[in-house]
Amino acid sequence: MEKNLKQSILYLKKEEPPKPEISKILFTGLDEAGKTSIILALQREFSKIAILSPTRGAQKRIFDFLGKEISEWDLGGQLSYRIAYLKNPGKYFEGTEIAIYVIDIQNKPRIPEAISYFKDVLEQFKKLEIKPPIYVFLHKYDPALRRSAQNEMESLIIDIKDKLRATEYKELYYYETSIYDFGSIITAMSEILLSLYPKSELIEKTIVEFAKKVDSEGVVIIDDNSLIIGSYYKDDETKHLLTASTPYFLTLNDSFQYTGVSEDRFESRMIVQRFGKNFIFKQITLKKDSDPYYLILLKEDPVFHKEDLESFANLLKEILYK
Ligand SMILES: Nc1nc2c(ncn2[C@@H]2O[C@H](COP(=O)(O)OP(=O)(O)OP(=O)(O)O)[C@@H](O)[C@H]2O)c(=O)[nH]1
Ligand SMILES: [Mg+2]
Repeated sequence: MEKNLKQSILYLKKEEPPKPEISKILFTGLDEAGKTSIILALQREFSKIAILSPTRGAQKRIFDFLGKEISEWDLGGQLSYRIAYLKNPGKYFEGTEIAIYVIDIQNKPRIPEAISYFKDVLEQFKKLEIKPPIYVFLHKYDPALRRSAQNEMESLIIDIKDKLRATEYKELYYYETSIYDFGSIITAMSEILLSLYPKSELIEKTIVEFAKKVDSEGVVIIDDNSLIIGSYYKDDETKHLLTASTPYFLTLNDSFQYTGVSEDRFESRMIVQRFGKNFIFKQITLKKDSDPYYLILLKEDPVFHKEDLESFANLLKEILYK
């Protein structure tokens, strides 16, 4: 009896799954740059953005991306906090795997300060002997601004890039973002997070094959945090149509929760005509009790075989959970 127990404990120990490794993503930049707004937009908490107050200190959240745990740190950017972070780099910057540095490009007078704090952050990474990729978000590049002041903004951006390049930090990347262009945020965050994920190529391949099989112009698969886990677009226009439509479908789905009680994960779908095209939206539950994924498909004629979707979902399940 005792021996049996011992054996089963040993067995249990052996079977214990390895602790999933957590990846730390750091959002930093000056106060009012828009860090918390970006994070809330991804959670589709749009109503909270309107009444946002400054973040006090470091706000942490853990979420799951493709089965990997992501620890997201939102470092409130008010001066007193910034001073505290720089005094204690081990507590705030240690272990950063990816850094997102947000700059408000509408606030021209504060750009020198934003660049100076960027250098302070680099300094901390250097002290800690880490070299995480830094994604600079040239943020608040709103669609209206793009229309009215494109030339001025473009030269401002060139100037910022020049100054950051002068730091000679190797892994520096840029995204132009705005919470009024939701697609710009999900595209940036999805690309950044997918870089952490070794299976992303396989997912992409599976999606391309599915798109071709059902004769679709474009397919996106999104997770519950509005992040694109894979996509296929026939061309740039299709890409724009699909990414721009994503918030519309997710918000619609949030308010209806229309498949929440459905037994059949392949039956219910929503077909919507937008911009003269047929969009098919579907919630896909790959595993019981885990967060759903969403499929948005652009297709001239809005029908496809249930079996095609079924085998596609099974392939995704294989990739994601095996
Ligand atoms: N025009 C415009 N305003 C934005 C955008 N993103 C955020 N904002 C506004 O910018 C202000 C500051 O946003 P926050 O998200 O609180 O900024 P933060 O970087 O988290 O600030 P701290 O928490 O103090 O570090 C808010 O009034 C937002 O509504 C954007 O893309 N365009
Ligand atoms: Mg904040």
